[in-house]
Amino acid sequence: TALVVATGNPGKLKEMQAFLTGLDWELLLKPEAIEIEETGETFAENACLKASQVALTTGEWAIADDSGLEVDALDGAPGVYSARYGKTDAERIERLLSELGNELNREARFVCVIAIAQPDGTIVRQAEGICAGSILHAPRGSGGFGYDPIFYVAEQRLTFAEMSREQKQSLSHRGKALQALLPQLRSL
Ligand code: ITT
Repeated sequence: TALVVATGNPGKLKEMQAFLTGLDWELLLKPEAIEIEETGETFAENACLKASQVALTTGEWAIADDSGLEVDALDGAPGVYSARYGKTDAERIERLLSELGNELNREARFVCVIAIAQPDGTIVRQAEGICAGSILHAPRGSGGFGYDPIFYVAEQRLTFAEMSREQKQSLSHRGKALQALLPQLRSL
């Protein structure tokens, strides 16, 4: 059976593909034509919106990810607006660092909700994954994407951008959400 990976974000796509490869799905990429407005106020709403809409438009099963970075000292910002915080990854990182300034409380978490929709658009399963960390004062590492170079995980003493893809996947918000969906992804 075919499964459309409903994301336009190349970084997410790589991580989702790495996880889904080897399962019994023929992975399809999201056709360019589908542009979805993320009108939801929560990660769950937006993940379901994207999965539903892509399933309906393509007539295939679809899997979508809505994710973002919540910073405690910024009252949870950028949160669901993480992608809209700047035009490029560099701009988003710069804005976040300047808004945080010399704030001592640098606690943050990545949140990811992944939703799966069947061809008629009905959501059949969703799962959330969370990864706690803190925001560095300057970027470190060159792997990953998005806010990875400033997101530091104390247990590993590494930023997401300093980890291998396997290492990031094993503890990231996205890895945890995907892992929670594994039984369903195997048996659908
Ligand atoms: P799609 O909606 O097409 O999937 P998007 O980039 O617009 O792509 P989101 O609305 O879910 O997706 O925005 C999530 C943003 O949060 C993303 O653009 C990154 O800036 C950030 N983000 C999410 N997961 C991340 C990760 O693992 N590492 C770094 N940044 C991440």
